[in-house]
Amino acid sequence: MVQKLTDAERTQALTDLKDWSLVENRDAIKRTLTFKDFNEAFGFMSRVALYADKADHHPEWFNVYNRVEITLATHDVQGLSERDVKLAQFINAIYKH
Ligand code: HBI
Repeated sequence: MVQKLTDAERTQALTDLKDWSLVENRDAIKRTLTFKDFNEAFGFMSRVALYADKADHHPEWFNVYNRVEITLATHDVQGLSERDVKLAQFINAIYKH
């Protein structure tokens, strides 16, 4: 059963994740990424999508041309869980810009 992050875990996660920030008035984290063009952005989204589906944990995201805005939260606990941290770590690892 997935558990919501404790306050200490949340603080630590945000410190470790760097480029992610808390969403205002919501227990969620967000990051905006930019790419050379749409092709690169969509290729990145495809990689994240495959990981997310395998992990059964999906992002909330918006894409326009070369920009991808991602918000992560765990719907099952209405807040942040370890699953969000893992997905954010994967996103940071493959986003080399
Ligand atoms: N993705 N972000 C997110 N949060 C969830 O709670 C979630 C999910 N993907 C699939 C999923 N839960 C399934 O376990 C069902 O609960 C829908």
